[in-house]
Amino acid sequence: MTARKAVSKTTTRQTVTRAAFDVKKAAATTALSFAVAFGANAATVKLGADGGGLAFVPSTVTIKKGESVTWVNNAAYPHNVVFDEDAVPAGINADKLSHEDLLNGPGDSVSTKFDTPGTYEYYCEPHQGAGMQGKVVVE
Ligand SMILES: [Cu+2]
Repeated sequence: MTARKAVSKTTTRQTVTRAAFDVKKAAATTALSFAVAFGANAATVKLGADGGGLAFVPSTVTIKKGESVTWVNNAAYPHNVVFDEDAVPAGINADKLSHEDLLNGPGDSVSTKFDTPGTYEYYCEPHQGAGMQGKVVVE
C-alpha cells in the first residue's frame, strides 16, 4: 500500500478594506511614533576621535529631556563614561547615569536617558588626566 500525499495549494488572499477614517488623526499618530522612536536615541557620541585622540566627539551634545545619549567605542579604547557628582543638576544621582565598566570592544556602546533639564559633565576614567571629558545639556 502506498500513501499518496495530497498537494495542497495555499492561496493567500489580500482583502482590501476601504474604511472612512480620520486622516488627521492617523498622521498625528505617525508623527508621534516617529518622535518617540527618534527621541529614544537623540545623540550619539564617539568614544575616541577618528584620528585616535582621547576625546568624546562631539564633546558637548544638547538634547531634550526624556531623550538619550549613546556613546559608541570608536578609537583608543578602553573608555568609560562617568558623570561628575559635582557637575550634574541638584538631586541627580551621578552614579545612576554613569557607565563605569570599561568598553573594550570596537563598536561597544552604552546609553543614558536624561529626564531632568540641566547640564551634566562627565569624563572617561582612564583618560581623565588626558582631558577626555564631555558635557550633556538637557533642555
Ligand atoms: Cu577614554
